[in-house]
Amino acid sequence: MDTNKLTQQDIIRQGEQVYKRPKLLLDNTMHYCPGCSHGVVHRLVAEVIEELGIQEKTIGVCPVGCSVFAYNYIDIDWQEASHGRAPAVATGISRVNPDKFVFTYQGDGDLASIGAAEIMHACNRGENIAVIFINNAIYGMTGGQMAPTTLLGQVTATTPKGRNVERNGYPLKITELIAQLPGTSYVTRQSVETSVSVRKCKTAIKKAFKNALAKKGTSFVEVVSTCNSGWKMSPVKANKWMEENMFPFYPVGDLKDGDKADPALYSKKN
Ligand SMILES: Cc1ncc(C[n+]2csc(CCOP(=O)(O)OP(=O)(O)O)c2C)c(N)n1
Ligand SMILES: [Mg+2]
Repeated sequence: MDTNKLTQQDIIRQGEQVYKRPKLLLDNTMHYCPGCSHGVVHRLVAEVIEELGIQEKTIGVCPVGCSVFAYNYIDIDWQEASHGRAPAVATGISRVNPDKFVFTYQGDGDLASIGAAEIMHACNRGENIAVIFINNAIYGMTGGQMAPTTLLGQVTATTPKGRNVERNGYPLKITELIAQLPGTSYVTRQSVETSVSVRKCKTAIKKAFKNALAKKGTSFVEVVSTCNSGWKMSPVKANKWMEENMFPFYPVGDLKDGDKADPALYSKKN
């Protein structure tokens, strides 16, 4: 069977349908590099929205970064935000439209650098939104410069000899910080490099979206990702590099799964 000819169709095996393109994933050719994690996560977001039946009430907030054209790929309402400002834009949209479900989709340069204040305050306020955070340890779109999440020793366009702590400071585990904030209820770190991790990531995205729909405060899904072009590696080598270097520093798993903090714990003592 020539599976290349079936990319836009369902793949049927032994009469059982095992693969179907989500209707919400539009039939536009993605601009992502081969091997990029963004396309996989887009698909999962489309699948989850479709399965939850929330296409009409969902508003995504697009970032500046490689996923700037997300609105071309998933058939929901979108609002573009300037670099780093997605959580502030999402706050406004969700407060004005409490019946809508709002999520942001952000890269690590977007979320952990220029937008660090926005994400921390949105999560601290417990905005009823979900956040998808693609951590590829680099500024992918602009040519592979160092991001706050770049590992020590990692070679980037602006750290040609590797990130050095004296010159460049420490890598920022922003997801660990976010898990400390009282307004978050679910904070998790996932990946999409194997079929098992893709399934787990989808479960996490679904839970985050359900939490936001249930007004449980902010839910946050980091996806440890590759940028094989920026890292200057083949897709296969990039996955291996991620497993060997990123996972020990950014371990995959839930950091928090519960409820927003009890306000009584944050009130003045009478
Ligand atoms: C206010 C502002 N500052 C800087 C830029 C340039 N810029 C565009 S994308 C980007 C970084 C994107 O990196 P990231 O958020 O990690 O997304 P990725 O491309 O890696 O998915 C930067 C710095 C900009 N567009 N606007
Ligand atoms: Mg990035």
